Amino acid sequence: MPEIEPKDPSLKSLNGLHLWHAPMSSCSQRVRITLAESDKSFSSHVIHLEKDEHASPEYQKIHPKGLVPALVDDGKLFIESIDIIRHIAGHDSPLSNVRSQKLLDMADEAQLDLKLLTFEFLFRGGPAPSPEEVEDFQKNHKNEWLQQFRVDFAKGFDPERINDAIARTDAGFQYLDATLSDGRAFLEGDEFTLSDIAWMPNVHRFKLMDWPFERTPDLQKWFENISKRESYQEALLKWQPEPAITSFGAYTLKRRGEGTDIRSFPHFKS
Ligand SMILES: N[C@@H](CCC(=O)N[C@@H](CS)C(=O)NCC(=O)O)C(=O)O
Repeated sequence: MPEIEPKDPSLKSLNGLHLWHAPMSSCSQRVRITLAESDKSFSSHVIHLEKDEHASPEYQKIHPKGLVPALVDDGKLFIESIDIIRHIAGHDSPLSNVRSQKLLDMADEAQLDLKLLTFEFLFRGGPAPSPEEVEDFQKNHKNEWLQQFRVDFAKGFDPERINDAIARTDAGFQYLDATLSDGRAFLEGDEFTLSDIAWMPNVHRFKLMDWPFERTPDLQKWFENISKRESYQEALLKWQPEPAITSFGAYTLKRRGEGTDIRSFPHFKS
């Protein structure tokens, strides 16, 4: 569903590219990277997820599920990061030279596991929301799935749910590693495409969690190469608040010390 009808009619009168995004959201990162790689400028509307700005009535009029990112291009509204990056790249750009939709679909499907594991292995180290913040979110955010996710997170995720997410994530990374094992530089072959862009934020995110990328050496090499690109620096690294990265690092070390880190889960023991 690439383009949707905006609930907020004022979006239709916007000119140029407008992006509603969050600094560290992986779905926003892939959109910003595509914009940087396409050399397109955009009006930036930052939504601070940690302040629950996506629960405001105004934002939920822009994105019907209250998620980031959302893009308006000359009055046309797009949600879903994979649809957005396809739209930005258009048909004529070499970025669009993807052989099939498979790697893009896989990146899309990987999102829920990435989210669960991010909350467990990075966000759990941060301060818990106050009872008022919890109540406000449940009252204001209309996305029932997201409401339930917050409840599950506060209660503590079932270890089996975490392990299943780890297993699916590992299967995805193994697939990418096998794809790259013929020596190609990029996921689709010799050219850098949207498939690379779609997966860059995921590998970046799991590195923050100290994911065992030594299991997938070709993927590791791909990432080392790809992370030298200016778009990675400009559209991803520069948007990361340093204090968050420092506290993620400290929390990851703490979990490792306690033997409860991502590597300690049964999936990696079998
Ligand atoms: N399939 C959607 C997923 C969008 C999504 O889940 N966005 C996340 C950030 S990457 C979000 O808005 N999360 C809000 C929250 O967790 O409260 C896409 O690719 O755009």
